[in-house]
Parts: sequence; C-alpha cells; structure tokens
Amino acid sequence: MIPKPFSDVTTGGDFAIPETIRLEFQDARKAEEELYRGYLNSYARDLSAQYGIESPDGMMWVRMLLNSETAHHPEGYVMIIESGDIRINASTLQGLKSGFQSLLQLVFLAFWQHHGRLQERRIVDKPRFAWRGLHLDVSRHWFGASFIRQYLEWMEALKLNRFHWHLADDQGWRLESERFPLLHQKGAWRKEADGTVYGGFYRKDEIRELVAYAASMGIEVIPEIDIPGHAQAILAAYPGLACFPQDFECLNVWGISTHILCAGKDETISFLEDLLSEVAELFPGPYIHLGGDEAPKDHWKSCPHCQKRIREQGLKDEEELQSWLLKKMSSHLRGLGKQVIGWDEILDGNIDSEPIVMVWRGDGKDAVAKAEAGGNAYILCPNSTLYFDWKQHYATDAFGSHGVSTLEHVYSFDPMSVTGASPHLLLGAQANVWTEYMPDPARVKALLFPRAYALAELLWTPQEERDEADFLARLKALEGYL
Ligand code: TNX
Repeated sequence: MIPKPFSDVTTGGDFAIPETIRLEFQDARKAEEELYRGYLNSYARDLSAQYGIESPDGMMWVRMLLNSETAHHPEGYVMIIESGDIRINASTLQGLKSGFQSLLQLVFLAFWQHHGRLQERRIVDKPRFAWRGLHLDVSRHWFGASFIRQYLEWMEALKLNRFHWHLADDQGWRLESERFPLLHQKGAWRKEADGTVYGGFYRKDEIRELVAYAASMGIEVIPEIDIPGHAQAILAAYPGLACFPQDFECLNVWGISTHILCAGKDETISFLEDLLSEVAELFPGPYIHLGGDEAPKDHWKSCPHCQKRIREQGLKDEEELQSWLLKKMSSHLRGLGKQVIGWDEILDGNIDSEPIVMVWRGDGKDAVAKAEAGGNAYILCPNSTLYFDWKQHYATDAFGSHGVSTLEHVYSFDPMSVTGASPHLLLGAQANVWTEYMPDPARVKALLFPRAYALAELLWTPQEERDEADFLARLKALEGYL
C-alpha cells in the first residue's frame, strides 16, 4: 500500500473476496453507506472481470464504525481483516474514509497480485503531518471542472487533504465574479501569439460543487489570489489599479510581469477588500492564499501614489509597502474568519506572526529560519524537490520546466530535515504543479505520477518506516491503480 500505514501486521491467513460485499456504517449514515457499498461492489466486480478471476459465491461484511475508543488520531483508523470479514474503526468520519481508501488499494492488490485473495491483517494507521497538500496552476493553462474532480479523486486515493488552487496569474483570471465581472469577461482570456483566444473560468456554481465534492472526501480547498504581482490579468480587466494605467492584456508568454497592482491607490485597497470578501464567501475553508511572490517593484519606485503611501505610513521602502498591503488584507480577512497564507517572499518585508508561510525558494532553509524566528507557521514546498513542473528524469528528451526532481529525490525528502529550533511551526508539505509546460490533463498526469505517490508517503508514513527499495516495490505492485 501507498502511503504505507503506521503499522500493518499480517496474521498469516487469507481468503477469497466473495461475489457479494455487504457494507454497513454503524451509525446509520445511510447515504454514505449506499455510496460506499455500491462503489466497492462494482469495483471488485470490475477487477475480477479485468483479471479473469472468478469470485466465489457467498458474501463478506465490511463494518465501518465510528468509535471514540479509536481516538489515537482524528484522521486515523484501525482496520482488521480476519475470518472473512473486515472492520474499520475510527473516531471521525475522516478516519473512516482514510480506512476505506486503504481497503480499495487492498482490493486492487488482491485481484492484481494475489488471485483475488485478501490477506488477514491488522492495520493501525494515522498521518505524520496535518498539511498534505497538492497545488494546481489553472492560469497558465486552463483545466475545466471535470479534470479538477479527477485531480481531487487522485488526492483522496493518496490521502492528500489540502488542494491549493492557483486561480489567478498574469496569464489568466479563472473565477466568475459578480462584483467585478470584467475579471472573468476579460481577464480570463488571452490572445496567443498566433491570434487565437485561449482561456476559461469557473462559474460560481461549479466552484461550490467542487468545494463540496472535495469536502466529501475530507479535502480542504485553498484558493489563491496572487497579489500584488502575478496580477496582470486583473489589470487587463481593471487597468486603473496599476500605478500607470495603460491598455493591458493578459500575458501570453511565461515569466514575471513588472505590471503589478498599485498599493498606493485607495481604489486598489477597496477593490481587493470587496473582491476578497466575494472569494471568502465562495470558499468556506479557513485559509486564503494571497501569493506575494515575484512582485518587481520597478513601478512602485516611481509611482507618486505608492511613494505617498510609504511616506504617510512611515514605511522604510517598497518591501515594507508590500507588507503593509498584506497586513491590510489579512486584517480584512481575519474579520471574515480567514487566515492568510503567502509565498516566502512575504518574509522579505516585516510581517507579524499571523500569516502562514509557504516555503518554496531553493532548499527552503533560509525561509524556514526566518519563519521560525518570526513565529510564523509554515508549509514546505521547496522547488528543488517538490516542484512537479520540473522534469522527472535526466534524459535529454524528458519534458517539464528547467529543473530535475526525480522520484528518488522526492521520496528522500524529509520535511523535518529543514526545520530549525521551532519544528512545531511546521504544518506539513505540498507539491506544486505549475502548468507552463502542461497544456493538457495528460501532461499533468504524466508529471504528477509517480511522484505523487512519493509525496503521499513522505507526508503520511513515519520517517523510520520509510525505505526507498520497499517503496519502489510497492509502487510497482500498484501499477495501473490510478
Ligand atoms: C515560480 S513558485 C513561481 C511560479 C512559476 C514557477 C515555475 C512561485 C511562488 N512562483 O509563478 O510558475 O516558479 O517553476
């Protein structure tokens, strides 16, 4: 199984998965009960047909029980497979769902590796880290709702529980807005070099449905609205928010735009507050990511509005102006019950300890030291290992962006190796999937796998239980699973 459970002891016996699987949720969650039973039965039937293994007559029970005595971890579960039946106990619904995902892998492995037989075993499982994230950039390339559903299903299968959705960048804005409709009417579309128009955005009803779907799988969705840089699509819709307005278009090349939001104009502040209120209403989770990366200050340096703001607020320089903007937005969002996350550039100014820092540059050590010194909680996604837009292989024909991070690199990453004196501030880690070089779902899938398996295991399994050779063997056994 991947991720390998906290503890998994086989007891020697095994039995064939019979034709009928009964499943009950013992606290009478009828809707879930039906869903899980139907899914498990048709899954087992499909596998037995696919591998030509006939299931014997008869039935087995899967009993899923919410039980406060199984309180070793809120996301944990205990699964006992013995005497032809299966019991999954957990103290929360989330724990039961994790157990069910493990069972699906065991059923897959039974048909594909063990002639349709399940081994008797006792699993006690729980995650190593609370934040087990995966990111997707839908601005550089556009991915519609059906692919997002698929992406969430992959995450669920690997026990990943935070979906970081990069919804806005220089190359396109992807969210319907009632308050500022030009964002999706204009900011969602770019003119490519060959004259064709490329883009798309999610309607609010699609967002609500996807967020609810994620929640049903125990996945929290974190929307990212990148400000003040990586915001040229916003300027394409509302050019007045730039220091020096002009006829902006969404960028149709990759890289970093020098056109960023003006932090000196009051108009920008009220625009962002209104926009973020609208975003906060759409995403019920506790976090909103405000980016903050790669914001060149060229225009701020010569902008009379920005310079006036710096003087009036007694700020040292343009970096402090960015921190001022972040503080303003985080206090607005705090009023709406949300906590702000930002890329590690937010540590270059002077922030307080409230924002969570997403550490991405290099090996992450510099940013971690700063975050710990400031008392900021942080999440690790160092680009040197966890950027899944990077190539997976050294081969000259390997595709992806400039760097290389192989499966082995990812697997050997231990988040604790980057921490300093305050490891309790580490929430977990995530991989980022920037899509400059992934024009379609097939390319995303090709770069995501198999590295996503390694990610799942480094986030879930205790470090002392991890072994590369053993992982590679389990990975091979799961070939074709996702
Ligand atoms: C840096 S990571 C970026 C992204 C790019 C990525 C490409 C970060 C916070 N900003 O805008 O897509 O590199 O690897």
